[in-house]
Amino acid sequence: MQIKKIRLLPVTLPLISSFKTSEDNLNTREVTLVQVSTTTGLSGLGELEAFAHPTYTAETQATARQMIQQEIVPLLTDFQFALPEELSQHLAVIQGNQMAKAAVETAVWDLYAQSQQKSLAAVLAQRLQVRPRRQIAVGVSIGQQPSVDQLLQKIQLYLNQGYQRIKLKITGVAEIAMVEHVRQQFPKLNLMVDANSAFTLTELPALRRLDKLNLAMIEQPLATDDFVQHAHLQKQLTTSLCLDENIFGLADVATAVTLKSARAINLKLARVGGLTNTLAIVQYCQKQRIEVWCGGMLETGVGRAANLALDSLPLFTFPGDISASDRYFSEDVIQKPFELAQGGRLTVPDQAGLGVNLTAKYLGKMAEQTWIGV
Ligand code: OSB
Ligand code: MG
Repeated sequence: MQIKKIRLLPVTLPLISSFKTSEDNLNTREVTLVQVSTTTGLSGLGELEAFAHPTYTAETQATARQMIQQEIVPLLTDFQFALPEELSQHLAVIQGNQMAKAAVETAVWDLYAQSQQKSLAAVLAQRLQVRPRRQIAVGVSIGQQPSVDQLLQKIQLYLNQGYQRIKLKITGVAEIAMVEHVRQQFPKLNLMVDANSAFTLTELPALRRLDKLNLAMIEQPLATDDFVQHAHLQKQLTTSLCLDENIFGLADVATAVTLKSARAINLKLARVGGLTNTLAIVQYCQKQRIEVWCGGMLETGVGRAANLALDSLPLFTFPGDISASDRYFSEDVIQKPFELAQGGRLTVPDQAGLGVNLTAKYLGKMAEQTWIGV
């Protein structure tokens, strides 16, 4: 096949409740929906997951859209390929810019799975020679709350809905007492924290307090580009560390494993440049017996469908950061928003490709965008 044209639809969705981390405070989620069309007449969807500002990773919506238009599109001229993996390899000549590459690559996985008349979940499972699961238990990542009471209420609400694991965002030492309080109130909860790089090693005493709370893991306590200090920290704590912001590809995971910087990886297909790289990381983690689980980036239904396909691989046993659509948005871009089923489970789409369709409103908006010819 050959990619013939691409169009980009920037979308801003209001968040039901603001999402505050040590890096950002989001009231809306801006993404870009990417539609890729091939010479065979197939078309696929991807989602550009960069944030509006370079607080979580260096890419932004604006830089990544420009990267697609000015660097990725020209690379696709006359590029013939049969498998999405070949496209991934082809795009690897572009340094970094993982989310821009992932958006286009995901759309190609979508249309490739459609061409096989299989769900994306089935295609990914086939790559690893396993069977995809149809329903998967998921968790919630809760942004920083104005008070401990509001936090406790939120946790109770999500537990009542059935969510299987809670992640608390912490923005520094001040919130450790709050985590202690939560643990007291919910002694058996599958609980973890994500510091989004808010700590330094000088705050070891505070991190030792977290270590006493029987947390499933501590995500990204230290600086985004640091593996050595994470290794020092991991040596001094019983709780597993998990890396998120450090990981842009397989080499970073290998660095973390070799230096013993962490015992778990939060895997986000957008952050590592797409599903091909994701599968390589999954296989590596399996071989190294390091925990790998599916993270999230407040995706709309399109990105969420890709995450669910990935998370359907049986190796993902830890409940991911993939909540139901109504935990984020009152109006999603897809026709059938993802709903939580019994036991805090989401159902993996089983239609061909990503298995989601844009609503009439977003189909209309997409149709108004001009195609960029390849
Ligand atoms: O650090 O995992 C993170 C959202 C945006 C940016 C970074 C992170 C997150 C989350 C949200 O934790 C997870 C979700 O999508 O529900
Ligand atoms: Mg994180």
